[in-house]
This record gives sequence, C-alpha cells and structure tokens, in this order.
Amino acid sequence: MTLLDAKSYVSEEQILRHDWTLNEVKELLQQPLMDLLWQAQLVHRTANPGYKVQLASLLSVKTGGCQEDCAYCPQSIHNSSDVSGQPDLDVQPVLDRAKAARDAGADRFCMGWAWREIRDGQSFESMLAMVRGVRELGLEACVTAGMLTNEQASRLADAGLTAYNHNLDTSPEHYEKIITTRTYQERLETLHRVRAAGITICCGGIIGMGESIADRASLLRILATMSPHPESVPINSLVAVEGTQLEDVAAVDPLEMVRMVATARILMPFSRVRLSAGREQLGREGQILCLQAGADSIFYGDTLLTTSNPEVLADRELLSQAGVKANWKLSNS
Ligand code: SAM
Ligand code: DTB
Ligand code: SF4
Repeated sequence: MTLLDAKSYVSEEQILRHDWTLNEVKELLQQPLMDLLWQAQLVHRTANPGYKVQLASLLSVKTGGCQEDCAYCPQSIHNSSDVSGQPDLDVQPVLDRAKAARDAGADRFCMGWAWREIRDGQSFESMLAMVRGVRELGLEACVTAGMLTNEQASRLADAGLTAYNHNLDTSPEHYEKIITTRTYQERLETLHRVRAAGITICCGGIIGMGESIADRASLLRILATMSPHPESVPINSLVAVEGTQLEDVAAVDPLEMVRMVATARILMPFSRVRLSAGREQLGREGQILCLQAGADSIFYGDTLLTTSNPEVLADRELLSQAGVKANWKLSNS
C-alpha cells in the first residue's frame, strides 16, 4: 500500500450512508475548503480508483415549445427566449450523431425532449428506436423527457435504456420560486417509476438560482437519503439565458460549484457526479478543482441542449492538463 492510497484512511463501509441529516450536509458544504477537498478526495479515491472521467454527449431531439414554466429554461413557452422552430429529429440522424459521439470518445449518449410528459404515439415509438439504436452502438443511453407512466418506463427498460434523467433542480423550499406547473412530489414519483422499472436514475440540480446554502444542502440531502443513491448526479450551474426569468441572475462563484461537487461526492461516493451545465463560466482551474473534488463525468460536445458547451478539443486539453483518463485517449495516445 502506498503512502497516498486513500484506503489506508477510509473503508467502503464507512463512506456509504443513506441517513444524512440536513445539519451534517450543511456542515460539509460550509467547512473550510481545504478540509472539504481533502475529504472528497479520500472518498473519491476509495470509491472510484483510477480517476476516470466519463464523457457523455448530449442531443436535443425535441427542442422548445415546452408547457412547463421552469424559470431557468429557454425551452419553456413561458419564457420569451423560447427556442422552438426546429422540427423534431428523426431516428436515423440521431443515431448518426450518436455514432459520431462514440467515435469521438463518448461512452454515454443522452437525448432530451422538451416535454412536460411522454405521450404514447409515433414520437414515443421513435424514442424507443433511438434507445435501441444507441445501445446497439455499444453506448449507454440516457433519456430526459419529463414525466412518464409505469408502462412507458417499462417499455423504455425493455428497449435497453440505461438511465432516465429527471432532476429535482433545487430544494423543496426554493422550488416554487422556480417552477409552478409541476410539483416536487410529481418529480419524486417519476423517479420512483423509473427505479421500479429497473432503469438507473440520473438526478441532480442547478445552483445559482438565488437559493441559499440551506437550499443546496436540502437538495443534496434528499438525493443522498435515497436508497440506493441515484447512480448519476448532474450538478449544473445556471446558464442565464436571455429571455428567461433568471436572465439577470449573477453567475455563481466557481468555488461554489467546487463545494457542491465535493459535497455530492462525499454524500454519494459511488455515484457518477456529473459536472454539467455552466462549465464555460468556470474556467480551466475551476473545472480542474471540480474534477479534483470528485466530478467524474462531463458533457462532451460543443452544445448542451440549446446552449453552448466547451469545444471537444478544449476538453481533451483540459483532461490531459488535469492528468485525467478518458476514453478518447485510448485511440489518441
Ligand atoms: N423537459 C425535461 C424535464 O425538465 O424533465 C427534460 C429536459 S430539461 C432541459 C433537463 C434539465 O436541464 C433540467 O431539469 C435542468 O436541470 C437542466 N437545465 C435546463 N436549462 C438549464 C439552464 N439554463 N441552466 C442549467 N441547467 C439547465
Ligand atoms: C442535466 O442535468 N443537464 C443537462 C442534462 N441533464 C440533460 C442539460 C443542461 C441544459 C442546459 C441548458 C440548455 O442547453 O438548454
Ligand atoms: Fe420544459 Fe424541461 Fe425546460 Fe422545464 S426544464 S421548461 S420541463 S424542457
């Protein structure tokens, strides 16, 4: 065992818990940064040896025109930045994009539909065909498309869906300031349906929407007391898009993202913590600190759903500067 082997300090049994209290989470979030980073490192290196970062590519299949009133979202019809106008993508172009993402080194392909809920019919049949096609390419497949029924969840599971993304976004206390057309409880019920169908859960939130530290802790506590933990936890920082209700909200300090990622890592040691929207505002050092704090996935490709994300070459450079392994290295080193 080497001097730097974290296993000499903590064991797997010690770090996996589902009974976190709000105060514990608040204390973790607010402790001196160096202590937080040290603790996150110990947990991360114990739970996820090898420091591998998963590259996930994202594609918006159905863009804009969404009935929900999420204050942050450019795809909501309630916001003046509604970005509708493009027709929904067909199955083959989506699979072509998935193949291109795989060839560039991604091993997860995430597809988004700006819907309040999935409806049965041609669009859902296409979604199932996309999931099957993405899986046949050897990629993990993730879908985010709002609420769903038990039957839809089980058909998605049969199609081979790896994960369903449905975020809680913020704390229950802050939630009504952000979304009024769908309740927190409905979100939790959707997550239960996904879990019951045997699909893994991708569930996280957004910081920088005017919430307090207690709100952040409250969101993290809800995620970390789920049993099992969500397998995937996206941490977004608000991309303040013109025309949305949150367009004028000031950008979060990059260290706030570092704290959020580190705390998520400590609370959910074995989950994939995804450094998601808002990386362009973080800068190189901010992103590297997030990777050090335990983020082990990024969205890879120059567009998220409707907003921009760092260029592929910039991300390869970033990971190599951080000394972190990702798939593209296999074919490029
Ligand atoms: N309509 C589906 C839903 O909300 O369940 C799926 C798509 S929705 C765009 C997926 C997630 O993207 C949201 O839950 C939110 O967390 C995140 N998101 C959307 N707009 C964002 C923004 N401007 N900044 C940061 N995250 C954002
Ligand atoms: C998640 O939590 N973040 C991604 C993914 N899940 C679907 C989406 C971020 C969207 C950012 C705003 C946009 O590009 O429209
Ligand atoms: Fe619709 Fe999802 Fe955007 Fe909310 S976040 S407005 S549900 S697309």
